[in-house]
Amino acid sequence: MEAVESNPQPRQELEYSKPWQWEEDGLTGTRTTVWSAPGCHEGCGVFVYTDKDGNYVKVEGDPENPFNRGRLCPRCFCIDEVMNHPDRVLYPMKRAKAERGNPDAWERISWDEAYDICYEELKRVADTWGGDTIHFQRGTGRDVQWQVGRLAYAVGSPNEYGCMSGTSCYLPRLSQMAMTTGGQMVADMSAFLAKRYDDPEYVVPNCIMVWGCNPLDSNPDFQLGHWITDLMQRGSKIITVDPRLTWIASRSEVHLALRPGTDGALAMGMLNVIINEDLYDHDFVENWTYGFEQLAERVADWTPEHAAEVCWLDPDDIRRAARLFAEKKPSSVFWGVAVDMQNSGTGAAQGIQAIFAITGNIDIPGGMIFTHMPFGITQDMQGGWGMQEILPPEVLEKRCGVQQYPMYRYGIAHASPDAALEAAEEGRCKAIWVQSTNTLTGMADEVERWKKVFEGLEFCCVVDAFMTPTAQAAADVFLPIKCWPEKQSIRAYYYDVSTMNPCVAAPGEVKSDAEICLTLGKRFNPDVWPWDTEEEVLDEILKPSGFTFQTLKENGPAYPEFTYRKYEKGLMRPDGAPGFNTPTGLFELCSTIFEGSGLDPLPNFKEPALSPVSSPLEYKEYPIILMTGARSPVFFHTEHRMIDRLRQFNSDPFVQLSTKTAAELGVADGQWVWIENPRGKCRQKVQITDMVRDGMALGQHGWWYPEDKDADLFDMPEININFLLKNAPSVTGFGADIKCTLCKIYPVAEEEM
Ligand SMILES: Nc1nc2c(c(=O)[nH]1)N[C@H]1C(S)=C(S)[C@@H](COP(=O)(O)OP(=O)(O)OC[C@H]3O[C@@H](n4cnc5c(=O)[nH]c(N)nc54)[C@H](O)[C@@H]3O)O[C@H]1N2
Ligand SMILES: Nc1nc2c(c(=O)[nH]1)N[C@H]1C(S)=C(S)[C@@H](COP(=O)(O)OP(=O)(O)OC[C@H]3O[C@@H](n4cnc5c(=O)[nH]c(N)nc54)[C@H](O)[C@@H]3O)O[C@H]1N2
Ligand SMILES: [Mo]
Repeated sequence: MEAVESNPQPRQELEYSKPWQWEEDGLTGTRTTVWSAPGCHEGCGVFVYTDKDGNYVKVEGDPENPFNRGRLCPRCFCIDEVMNHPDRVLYPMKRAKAERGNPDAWERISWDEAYDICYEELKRVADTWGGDTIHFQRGTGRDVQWQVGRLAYAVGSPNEYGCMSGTSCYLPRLSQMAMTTGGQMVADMSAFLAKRYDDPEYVVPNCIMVWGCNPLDSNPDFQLGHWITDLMQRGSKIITVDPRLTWIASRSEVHLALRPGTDGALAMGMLNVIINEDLYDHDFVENWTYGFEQLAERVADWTPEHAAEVCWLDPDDIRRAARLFAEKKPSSVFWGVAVDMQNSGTGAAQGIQAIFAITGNIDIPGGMIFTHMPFGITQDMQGGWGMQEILPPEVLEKRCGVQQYPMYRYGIAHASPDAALEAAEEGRCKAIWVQSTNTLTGMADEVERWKKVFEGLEFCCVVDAFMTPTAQAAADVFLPIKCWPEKQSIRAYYYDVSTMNPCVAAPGEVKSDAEICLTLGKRFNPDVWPWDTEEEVLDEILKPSGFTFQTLKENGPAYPEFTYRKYEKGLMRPDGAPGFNTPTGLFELCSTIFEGSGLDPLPNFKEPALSPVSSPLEYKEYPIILMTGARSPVFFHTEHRMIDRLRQFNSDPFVQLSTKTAAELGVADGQWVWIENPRGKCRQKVQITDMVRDGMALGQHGWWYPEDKDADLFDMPEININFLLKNAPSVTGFGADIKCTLCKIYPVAEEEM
């Protein structure tokens, strides 16, 4: 293909053999990118084939796309069942406030009326109570992040967030990295290089430590799990830190099946070995880090024996893992959400980061890479586009949580969901805009508290493709959206930027999230949304790359030139000096920002609030350690339950128990059981598997039965594991005990079935 002349930015050479659209065997093929709806974090390259009437025929992975290289997951192959599902909402709807919860009270309306109601209700609330009393809730990593944020700012609200306690998805790790290093790092799986493993600059890692992550099922945060197997085939050895024997754990050199919620202790145990056995990189530590002595002092007591006792591990396994990781460069950490989902999520993340830092694996090929948005694009999936410029300082100060949790001020545009819940309960939330989240089913930890908040609202609008328990419980207006093959958008993250190209005719009157936010945002504040069309907004976002939507569509996914060892080259700091963008200019092993905020500056560990150690009395009554919410390859959180081709693989919520524990409890495989603790209960079906250790359990999250239309909120209140959780973030405001609590398990009685 011809190079696009309008693009002045240096980028990697990349040729695609097909144009963005072509004819083949009587079908039209379109090269496009997968994002949402329905949910996904990725951005896989695909070919969508349509017939002459614009009907969907099939999808295939694009073998030339460097990111997924032709591979796709089962959810992508079922996109037709999502788009054509009889339950999909195709028209805007409204309902009288008194009819909330009544599934039969919805009435179809026009988009004009829908926009009028939303505008008038939100305007009234903003004028009466203040813009900050309108909360904007959005889901994880969907194609709405910048849209919802910017809509919130146009309405005058700084309160945009995902609803889970401690923002326990990636943000504990991201905020910690931002404060101690001035950036964020991911494992180098070669994805920055368009030629991937074949690029001569790339080095295959000696060791990849998979920590609190089940990547083959979850492909988290723009990293694909099968990259690990690609690298295993090229020689990488694996360490897995996971209480369960996952597929990847079973293929690992060392499997550290730690007690849930003790990751901070394990990290310090490994640091102790690396420092005491002199396995660290003296050059990097001496020249580029700050606070090594304090770190060494902090971990001095964390001998492998001490860590093993806390984590229920063998001290020799901790030694073996530390040595394997440190003995040879490069090594990397492929970490997951379990690190975040504990009270000491920030402290654990800091400890794990210190492991890959002091072993000298920073920004080297095959190590841990400092990422940035491609071509300097700033309107990314993390949202926050323009918040500081749009909202006046006094409104910014009304962002829930910034007073209690200073870490929320640094590089994060979201409000604290825990502070938001408190504010709501004190009457300081009058309306909630829900776009791309199913709050009550998936994100909310204390479901009852949030449900009460929703029920007391003056106004609630839900923007989704399907009727959800959250919309059923609380929405006054429902706005239906386009799925990814039906809309135009852009996808930018870490490695590349690409377009999503509409190729399937959208049914009914569904609209894209961008169009909805643009239309409404413009009505509230045309200075914030000065563009007239969706494409103009996309062009604006792409501006720093030199592409327009059209030229990028024709070009295909574009990779900026990539540089390793950016800190040596003065590419990390605004002043262009070598080093890191931190107060000391160094990679901070001991954080000056934490210290200045009155927080522990070093890696640390705190027992989960309910654990055999911190609450021995409760442990007697609730003798099983409960993890909640491992990813199912066929669902994205609360989604896809209505897709039969996927549901057949996971028809009911299950709780995993070992053979021995199930026998001790007298429960059989497939039997309905109650899972209960002092916070609440739910029921799920037993799945007996020796993936889990004796005395532990894992219950699935995000469950409802979309087919049970007459049941109370689609049975969600019966089967949602989050009834056993609590809104209780750590002192930093990040991280909460979502994967580490206690419970008891007993059969559901015959008469309760
Ligand atoms: N117990 C427990 N709970 C957990 C977790 C756990 O591990 N354990 N994991 C937590 C984590 S990490 C996360 S990130 C959250 C996820 O929680 P959420 O991000 O809230 O995900 P869902 O619950 O699937 O809700 C997404 C909703 O948005 C709709 N949707 C999907 N794509 C789009 C789109 O592009 N536009 C619009 N308008 N709507 C869209 C879907 O139909 C669905 O109804 O769940 C959390 N909940
Ligand atoms: N198919 C699919 N893919 C998804 C999602 C989805 O819902 N479906 N959700 C997306 C989202 S938003 C996210 S955040 C990512 C998350 O993706 P992952 O990080 O892989 O998250 P999980 O599968 O919840 O948990 C990973 C592992 O943590 C282990 N674990 C539980 N407790 C602990 C603990 O205390 N310590 C340690 N070290 N491990 C523990 C569990 O046994 C599990 O195997 O996946 C994303 N990808
Ligand atoms: Mo997440």
